[in-house]
Amino acid sequence: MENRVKIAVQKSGRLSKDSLSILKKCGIEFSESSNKLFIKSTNMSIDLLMVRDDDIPKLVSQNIADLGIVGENVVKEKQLSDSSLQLNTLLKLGFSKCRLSFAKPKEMNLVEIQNKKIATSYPAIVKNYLDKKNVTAEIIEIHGSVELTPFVDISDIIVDLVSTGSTLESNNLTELETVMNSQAILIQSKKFPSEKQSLINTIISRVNSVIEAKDSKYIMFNANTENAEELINLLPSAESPTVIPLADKSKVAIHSVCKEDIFWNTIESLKSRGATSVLVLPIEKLSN
Ligand code: PRT
Ligand code: ZN
Repeated sequence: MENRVKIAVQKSGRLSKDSLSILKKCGIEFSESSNKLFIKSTNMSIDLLMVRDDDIPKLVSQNIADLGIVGENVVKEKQLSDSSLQLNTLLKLGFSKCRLSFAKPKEMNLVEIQNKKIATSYPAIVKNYLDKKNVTAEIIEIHGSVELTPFVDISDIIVDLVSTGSTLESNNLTELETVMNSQAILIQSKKFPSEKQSLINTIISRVNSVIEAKDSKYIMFNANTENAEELINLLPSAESPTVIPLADKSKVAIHSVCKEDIFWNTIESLKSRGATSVLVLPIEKLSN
């Protein structure tokens, strides 16, 4: 029991589905249940702690969890307000992308932020940002309905998370400068029993492979030998392509892993320069 690796994951919210999905892709089997706070993996010595996202940095710092999946915004806020937190940021996971931005009522004529009242759920990040810019303002900490505060005389402007921008739009707010960009990250406790090291490393390496594979594609096509080099140069982030001679001596087959998605315009460029039988395949796992 002692040596089981514990991973803290958001119980329910914007991070939950993608967090569980990435762990499943790492080969960690478990049965999901919306009301469980503790999920034991059925095939590995791993337990999932299903908690509120705000609690994840502290649980990881205090070694109650060895790893955690949480937004960069939450980690930064907690680190800025508690310098004793003992955690390392390991990997960006590529989901729950958003930005923390200033916003003002559409009709407001905002000349400067100096001396304004700013409502936010991220007071430490906002203070840090203002301090760096030498701006003084009153920060009002509020959790929930931040968008309403300028219209009920609680604040002049706000700093809140934005993803599509439709919440700001529907609340008659205009987005201003971005304070930080954020996405889900994997965090690790700085201290954990050495017996767990090997399994923790395996999990980290598998998560890394899943992320790398997500945007990568395997491409195959045939081409005239003399065009091969020109065509290879069109491939985005190609990893040492393999060039295979074909029965027809004037032709080769080119196979390559591309560490980026391959869009239609790349396929069209390849074909316009003589590539035939272009095949693009998704990659499930990529381990270097
Ligand atoms: O209950 P618990 O405390 O675990 O969850 P929570 O309510 O605190 O967090 P949750 O589930 O809403 O968000 C978890 C994390 O998802 C955040 O900390 C961010 O890292 C990330 N994330 C990504 C977002 C958004 N996108 C997002 N759009 N978090 C919140 N929003 C909200 C934003 O606050 C605003 O109200 O969505 C609205 C804006 O969205 P758009 O698309 O209209 O711009
Ligand atoms: Zn939360």
